[in-house]
Amino acid sequence: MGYTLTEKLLRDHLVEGSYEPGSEIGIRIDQTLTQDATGTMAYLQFESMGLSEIAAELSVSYVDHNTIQVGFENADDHAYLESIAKKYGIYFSRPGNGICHQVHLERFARPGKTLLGSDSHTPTAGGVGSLAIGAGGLDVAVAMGGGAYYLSCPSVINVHLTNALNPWVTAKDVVLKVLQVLTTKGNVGCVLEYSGKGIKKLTAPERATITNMGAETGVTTSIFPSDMQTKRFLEAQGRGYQWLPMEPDRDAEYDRTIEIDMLELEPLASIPHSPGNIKPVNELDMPVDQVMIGSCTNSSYVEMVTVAEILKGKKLPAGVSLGIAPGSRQVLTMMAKSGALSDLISFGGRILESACGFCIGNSMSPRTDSVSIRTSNRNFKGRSGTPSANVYLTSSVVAAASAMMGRFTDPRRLNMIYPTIEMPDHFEIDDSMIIPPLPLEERLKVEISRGPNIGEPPLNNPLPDEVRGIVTIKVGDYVTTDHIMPAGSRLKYRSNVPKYSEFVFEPLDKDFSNRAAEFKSKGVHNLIVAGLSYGQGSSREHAALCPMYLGVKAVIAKSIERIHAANLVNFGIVPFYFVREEDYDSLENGSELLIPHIRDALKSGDVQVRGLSGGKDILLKTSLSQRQKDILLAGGLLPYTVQERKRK
Ligand code: MIC
Ligand code: SF4
Repeated sequence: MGYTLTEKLLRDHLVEGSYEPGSEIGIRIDQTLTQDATGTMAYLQFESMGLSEIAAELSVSYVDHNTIQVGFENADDHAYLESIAKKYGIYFSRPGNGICHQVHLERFARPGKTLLGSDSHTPTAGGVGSLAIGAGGLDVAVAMGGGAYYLSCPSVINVHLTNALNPWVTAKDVVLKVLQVLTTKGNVGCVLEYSGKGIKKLTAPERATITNMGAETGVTTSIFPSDMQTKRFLEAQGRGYQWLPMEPDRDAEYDRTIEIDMLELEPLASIPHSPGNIKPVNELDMPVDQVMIGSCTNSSYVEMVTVAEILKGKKLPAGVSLGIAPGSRQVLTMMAKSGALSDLISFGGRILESACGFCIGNSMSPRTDSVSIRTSNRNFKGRSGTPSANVYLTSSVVAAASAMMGRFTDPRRLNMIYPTIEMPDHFEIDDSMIIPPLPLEERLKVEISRGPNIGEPPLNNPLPDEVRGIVTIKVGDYVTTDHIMPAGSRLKYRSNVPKYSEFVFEPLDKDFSNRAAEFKSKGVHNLIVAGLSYGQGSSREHAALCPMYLGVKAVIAKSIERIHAANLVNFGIVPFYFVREEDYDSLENGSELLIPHIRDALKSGDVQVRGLSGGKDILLKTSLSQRQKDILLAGGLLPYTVQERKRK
């Protein structure tokens, strides 16, 4: 039996374990990326592990998330990140240069390489055949230092695309279709591998839209083969020499195949409040208050110029606001030179920085009870900064048509010829906003800049012998990391864990943090009880780190999403699962639980432990590798890594 592309790349990079789906494997990481909101903590952890050199082939530190907030905090973080990059030989993409995933695709992503990024949309680089995985910052810090990245060896799903897209139907609709089929849960431990004649017509930026938003299904990553489209893109970026052909073997066998006939697709939308709630656009008919075009999903040059062509010569209707955030400085410069920018300004578009901005809810929050159409990838309740807003996710052409008409509009009804814009043969290349690594002798002289916003990463104690605790919060299904650790206006506290911890679970329960801190001060352990698919969405390790700081010792859930489960282990919080789902119903806020001999249970491999709640037994299980058990016993990955380094 031949190999899938995923298997080929994983086998090429395997350093521990053997290729058996479901088992834990360790792989070598060639490239790493961080962004500022997760990066500051990742580099603080890198420093506290005592690592002195970057061992990955290439590491890039981007500043794109926290760029506009009031106060000194963002600027302190940027200065710290710039100095760390200089000290350790890391490329530094300055604020204003663009969103990490778009810039990485343009300037660094390479077929055949593994990429680990401290952001869940790192799979964007899968659009050019890179095996690109999102992870918590601590895992990325370890990989930067040359350590392996551990993951569950995936099963591979083939998404077979046939025919070609009709006018007004785009790559975004392909991935929304995939989300309709797979939904946002139950796909942990899978990789989506794209194939079929249909992919030949998709350019690398279109493929990147698809691999980007694949993250919303919960898969480990998504990947396209490296072919003539990949070559064309890399050549247009002046990197043709980095191209190599890569495809699965002809007789590769997949665990499952999803067939999508692109000719049958129509414009789709994710309706409130989950990317997996899909509806055809022509079934949506309502006035629109706000339209936001951009984010790492839909902000490439062709997307932006197509929007400008649609809106050229027209005016923004009253009552609607249009924001446009080009994905990178390259895109913005080319829009300026081509005249697309002035068409958008003349239409009434508000031109925003090339950064995450509105997508992460740190600006442009819509009005109360509004309808906001966005081209980004997540519409979790409240993520826009306005809890009562209804956010719909669509392609850029649906967004443009709706901005023009002031209501939800299927662009096929516009009576307009589809403006076909070709990907350019040469992109504008100017890397002057990326500071390359310094020569070694200059690095030694660099002083790290530590403003008052730069704290120490808190350390956990080894796992206690017994957990005697209280259910400090019980939550339902599909709780996202945006619910656990809100971003938006709170984002600027990312480097200050005691302060950021005041906002844990803020959207669900404003008092959680006070209660947890009080229990902790009395020596009572805090426990979180959750339903299905706990920890969806972002890779933010603060959703584990801050609960750990507040004394949370275990999460007991029906199921937990991949990156979040790994982050819990990394910070010494035990992820437990209910053996009998009905036990979830018997637990309440305030239920008392005793989990005895937890260390022995983990050590002996007999990981079934009992909790006692009001005299009733609760049966729990874990799903951990030996390495993860050792990490938990040590109190998390940071103490474990320091311990391992001393041992060697
Ligand atoms: C997101 O889109 O939710 C983020 C903000 O990019 C996060 C990272 C973070 O929380 O800093 C992600 O996707 O991992
Ligand atoms: Fe930034 Fe939004 Fe992309 Fe996250 S999803 S990296 S916040 S643009």
